[in-house]
Amino acid sequence: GLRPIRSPRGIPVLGHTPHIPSTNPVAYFGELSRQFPEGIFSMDIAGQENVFVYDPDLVTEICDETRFGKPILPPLSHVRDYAGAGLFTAHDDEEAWGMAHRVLLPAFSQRAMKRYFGQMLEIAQNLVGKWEREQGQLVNVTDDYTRLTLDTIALSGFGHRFDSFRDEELHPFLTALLQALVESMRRSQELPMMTKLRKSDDRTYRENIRLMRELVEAVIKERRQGTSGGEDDLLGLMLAAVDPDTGRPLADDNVRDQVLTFLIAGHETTSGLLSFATYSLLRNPQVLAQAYAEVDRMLPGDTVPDYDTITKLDVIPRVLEETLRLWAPIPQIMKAPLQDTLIGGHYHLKQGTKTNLLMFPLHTHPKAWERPLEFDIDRWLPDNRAQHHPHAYKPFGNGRRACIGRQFALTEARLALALVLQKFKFSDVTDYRMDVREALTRKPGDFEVVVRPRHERE
Ligand code: MNH
Repeated sequence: GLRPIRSPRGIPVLGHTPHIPSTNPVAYFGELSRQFPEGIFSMDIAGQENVFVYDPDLVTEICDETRFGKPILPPLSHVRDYAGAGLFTAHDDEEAWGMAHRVLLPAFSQRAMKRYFGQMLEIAQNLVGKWEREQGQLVNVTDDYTRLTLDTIALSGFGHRFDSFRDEELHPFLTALLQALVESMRRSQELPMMTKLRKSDDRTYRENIRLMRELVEAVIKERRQGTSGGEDDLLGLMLAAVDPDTGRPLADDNVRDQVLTFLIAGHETTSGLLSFATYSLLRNPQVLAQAYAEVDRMLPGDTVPDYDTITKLDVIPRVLEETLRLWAPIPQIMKAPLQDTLIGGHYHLKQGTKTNLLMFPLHTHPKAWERPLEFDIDRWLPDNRAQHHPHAYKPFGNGRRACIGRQFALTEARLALALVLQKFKFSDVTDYRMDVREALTRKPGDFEVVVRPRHERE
């Protein structure tokens, strides 16, 4: 028979909204999940029912694309204020999604990664250069990985150089983006009436959006005037390609939205992944030793990595997979039933109900994972991987709306980690305690370590 979806205790009229912390709300949902071992609970947030799901078998049903779609509701509907109808924030049935998806998919295949490798390497070497200059000093690991990933997507995707490693301060684009992301999240946790009252925040929000769009328009103009990059990068493809289904090219304002989307989606998450991976290596010295042994074998001395070597790594990719299990940079994704439906045979969901998949509770669910909190890269050995529950690991989302940039992110992260481990040792002199900061994605806050070269230069 039917079973109610249980909820934490709320407040009449206001529901659960007042309980939700303004910082790290998803971590709070994760804590709540422990009170609901059935793997599902619901809350009333800003006047709307939100269901949270993390039982692997319930998630299996949510991932059935004949029954569930990706709705563009808060916070994504707010991100749409700047990412427009870019891939990430487009509606499932929006024509612009299908067109851009068909045009861009070939640029993200495993084979296509070889094309971006030269640019990825150049930027990774900039990171190494900075850390060599700053040896013996504390470096902010997350900020430097953010420089790396922003510069990498901008150069390999659009032929644009941010040159982030030259500056002390992070690029103004990043400040504008971070503030806009925080504001989008905030808007999704309050009643629209409250947003209207925050007039000066709204002004700042619109200024930040203007700054980001101006930068993107300058990047596109550079290309149109022929002063940047080649034809076979993402921007070249978007400006030239004709969608095979509609016979039309992407609209100009859609190209703008896609470039901004890729600048955002293409760097936030990968920088978080690299930061959490570095943290996990420092906390697990026996895994760090395996990773060092791998780079010393595959990239002895100062060998410059090439694409083929990066595809043959084994330990580093498993470090990244295990990091994505315990520290998924996107901590939740939203789906919604296309029709009224039952999941698990007895939980009723009305059409359109916000159904959030919580990554950490799923990725550590005892039904699917042994010793769930242990950082164990051997879970990802082929024989063990074959035993995994098929829907208990979703760091890149699900189905046709899953991450298009997965291979790009993994190639970039494998290369960066390999190069960093080839060159450096780390000392955790501040005895860092993980301090997660959530915006749309999550990253460690104020993560600083001392870097030193592993080999003295002759
Ligand atoms: Mn990525 C969608 C995670 C790197 C571009 N990405 C998603 C989704 C997840 C995700 C989860 C699904 C979101 C949702 O269902 O609402 N992405 C990641 C992670 C990394 C990552 C964990 C790095 C690690 N993503 C990248 C990179 C790029 C990129 C790098 C671009 C170069 N991602 C996208 C785009 C989408 C997306 C674009 C939207 C795809 C679509 O809906 O068509």
